[in-house]
Amino acid sequence: MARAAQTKDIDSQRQDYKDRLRKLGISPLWDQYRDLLSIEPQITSVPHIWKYDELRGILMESGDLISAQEAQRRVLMLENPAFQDQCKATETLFTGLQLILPGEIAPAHRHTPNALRLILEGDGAYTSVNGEKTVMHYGDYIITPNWCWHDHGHEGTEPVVWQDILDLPLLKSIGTIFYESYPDEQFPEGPPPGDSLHRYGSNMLPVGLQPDNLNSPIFCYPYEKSRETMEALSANSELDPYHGIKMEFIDPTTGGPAMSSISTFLIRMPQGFKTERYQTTEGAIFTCLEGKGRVVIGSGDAEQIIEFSPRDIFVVPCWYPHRFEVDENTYIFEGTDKVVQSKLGLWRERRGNT
Ligand code: GTQ
Ligand code: FE2
Repeated sequence: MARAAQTKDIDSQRQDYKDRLRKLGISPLWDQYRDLLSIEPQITSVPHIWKYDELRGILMESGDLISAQEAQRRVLMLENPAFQDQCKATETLFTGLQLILPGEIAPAHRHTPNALRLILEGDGAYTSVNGEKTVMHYGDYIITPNWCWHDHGHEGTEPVVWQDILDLPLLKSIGTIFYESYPDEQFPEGPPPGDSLHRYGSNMLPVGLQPDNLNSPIFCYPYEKSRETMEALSANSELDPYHGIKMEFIDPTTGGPAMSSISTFLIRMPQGFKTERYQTTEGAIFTCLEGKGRVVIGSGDAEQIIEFSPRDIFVVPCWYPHRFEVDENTYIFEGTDKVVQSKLGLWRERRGNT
């Protein structure tokens, strides 16, 4: 009896204490401690796939509703279902589909977020980075590093669609977003197309070059070249049981990741290949470029099976166990926040069930 009274007493004392704390804009750590310092990551984003076939028609409709000029960028954001209206696909990355029609120009600007493009449909559009044009082809990976002027244009005849990935959510969370419009529609023409690839991406570097240690000076990583490389390697490589063949896009001047805040990879898995269960802290956006298969995410009752085919985009959030199975020779592009986590000494992986 006395004990019950005492418990009630302490409960009401604690509540009273908390009410008074709240008025002072304070709260007790001990109420949150277990949630805050979870044993393993507690992640808000959820696994999700956007099927290109379901998006294509509605993306094309946007072409009749708004011009690239008026929109600045005619982009449909692929928002994680857990992050509605938050412009986020994962905790740190934004992704979207951008449409440009023949004759259009998406005007020049620059901003602190890093951006990459992965070309998914059509030919003849280009991105200009600091005045150097890069013509787009299927699967090409183009970077527009932080604070570089960039505009897009289209001199072909069919609609062109690409996927954008930006580190926007990361920058928003640390409050470092700046943006500037260029006074003219296009940045003045600079070096000829392909200049940076010749200069920095041909197994040679200019003597005396000082790397900037942030982003690669190569603006375009052509799919034709990366694919050919992986195809050749596949004839003569042991497959990583967790990844198949997985190569990282690098900055040739440093050997480090191509971008300072987004890690980028190309994965090749041969027909019939099944990977072992894998977990990593990087939040990942995958885009199937060729082939088809599925990714099995989560475990036990929470297991989800996501079927993918070319141009489909899917998210595997931080620390979700997952494994792949492919029915054909499959190529997948991947963008993640690994490089950010690595710089902070935070990146982890777990191979298998241990
Ligand atoms: O193409 O410059 O999806 O600035 C979001 C912001 C694309 C771009 C996006 C951008 C761009
Ligand atoms: Fe931009």
